[in-house]
Amino acid sequence: MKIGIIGLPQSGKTTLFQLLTNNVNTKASSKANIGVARVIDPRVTKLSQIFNPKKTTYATIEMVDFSSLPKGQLKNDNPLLQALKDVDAIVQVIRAFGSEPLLTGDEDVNPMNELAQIQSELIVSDWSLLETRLERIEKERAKGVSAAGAKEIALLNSCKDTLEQDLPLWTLELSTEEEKLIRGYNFLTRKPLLIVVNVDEEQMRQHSYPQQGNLEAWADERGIPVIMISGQVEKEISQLDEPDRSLFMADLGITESGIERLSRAVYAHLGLISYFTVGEDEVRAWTIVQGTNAKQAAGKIHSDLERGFIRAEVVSYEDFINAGSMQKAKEKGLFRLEGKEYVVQDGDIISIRFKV
Ligand SMILES: Nc1nc2c(ncn2[C@@H]2O[C@H](COP(=O)(O)OP(=O)(O)O)[C@@H](O)[C@H]2O)c(=O)[nH]1
Ligand SMILES: [Mg+2]
Repeated sequence: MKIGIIGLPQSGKTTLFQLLTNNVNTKASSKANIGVARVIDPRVTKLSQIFNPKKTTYATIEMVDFSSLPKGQLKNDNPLLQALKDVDAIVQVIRAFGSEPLLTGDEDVNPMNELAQIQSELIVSDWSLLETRLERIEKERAKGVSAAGAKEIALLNSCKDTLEQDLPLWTLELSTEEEKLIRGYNFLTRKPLLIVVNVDEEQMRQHSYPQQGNLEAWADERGIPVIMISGQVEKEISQLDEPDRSLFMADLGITESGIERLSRAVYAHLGLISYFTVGEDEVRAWTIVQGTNAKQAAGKIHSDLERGFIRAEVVSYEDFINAGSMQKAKEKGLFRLEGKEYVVQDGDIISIRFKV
C-alpha cells in the first residue's frame, strides 16, 4: 500500500515523512521522496514480548513525500502527477502553526485556504485529463475508429460535470461496472483522502487551531478523517526514551503518538485490518482488506499456502492475551478451526494448515 503526502510548501510534509519513515536524512528536493513507514501496532510489540522471536515484522506502508505542488503544476505532463496517480490514498498536510506570511498569499495561517488550493489542484488535474480524453474520443468517433462505448462516454461526461461543480469524483456513486470503466484513469479525486493538520505544541495542548470548526465541518460532511499532529512534538517524542516519553505525552494529554494515530486512521479509512502469525522464528503483522477470507489471507503469506489451503487455526488476539499462553488458549477451547470461507477478523492470530 502506498500513501502520497501532498500540501503547500512549508506545511510540514517532509517533517511528517521523516517521522513516519525514520528517515532523518531526507533533503528537500524537487523530486518525490519515497520511504517505508512501520505501522506501529502495540499488539505486535506485545506478541513479540511473549514469543521472543528471532524476528519481529510490523506491517509497513510505503510513503511518498511529494515536493510541493505549485499552482497549475499537476495540469502538465508532470512526473509528479504520474507518481501521484500510483498511490492508494492521499494525505494532505495543512499548516496551522506559526504566523509567518505563507504561500497561500495570506498574512496568517489559513487552513481552509490551503485545503481549497490543493483540492482545487486535484480537481483541475482530473478535469484536464478528462477533457483531453473526451476530445480524443470525439476525434476518433468522427473517423469511426473509437473504441469507447456510449456508456463510457456518458460516464466520462458526468465525471466532468461533477468536477465542473467543484466536486471531487468520490462524491459520485458508481456501479461496479462504472467503477471498472474509470479505474484505469486513476483519478486523483477518486482516491481516499485524509487530512493532517500540523499544529504547534501549544495548539496541541489546547486541542485547537485557527478555523478548526470550519475545517472539521468540511471534513465531517465528506467523511474525511482529520488528524491533528505536531511535527515539532512528534520529533521530541521520537527522540525520548521511556519513561520520559510517556511522561511528556501524558503532560500533553495524549496517549498515542501522532504517527500511531495516523496509521490507525489510514487503516480505518481504507478498510484495512491486520492479522498475525506468531512463533519462535517470527512474529508478524499482515495487512488485508476487511472481508478477506482465510484462503486469500493465506495467499498473502505465500501462494502455496493459498493453493494448498486446508484449514486455518485461529485465536483472537484478545482471547490469546486473556488466556496467557497458546497452551491455555487451546485448553480453554479458544482455538477455532476455520475453513477457506472464514472471514478473517482484525487481530486474528492465524496458523495455516496446507498441503501442496
Ligand atoms: N513550529 C513548528 N515547525 C514545524 C512543524 N512541522 C514542520 N515545521 C517546520 O516548518 C518548516 C517546513 O517544514 P517541511 O517539513 O520542510 O515542509 P514541506 O515544505 O511541506 O516539506 C521546517 O522549517 C520545519 O522544521 C511543527 O509542527 N511546528
Ligand atoms: Mg518538503
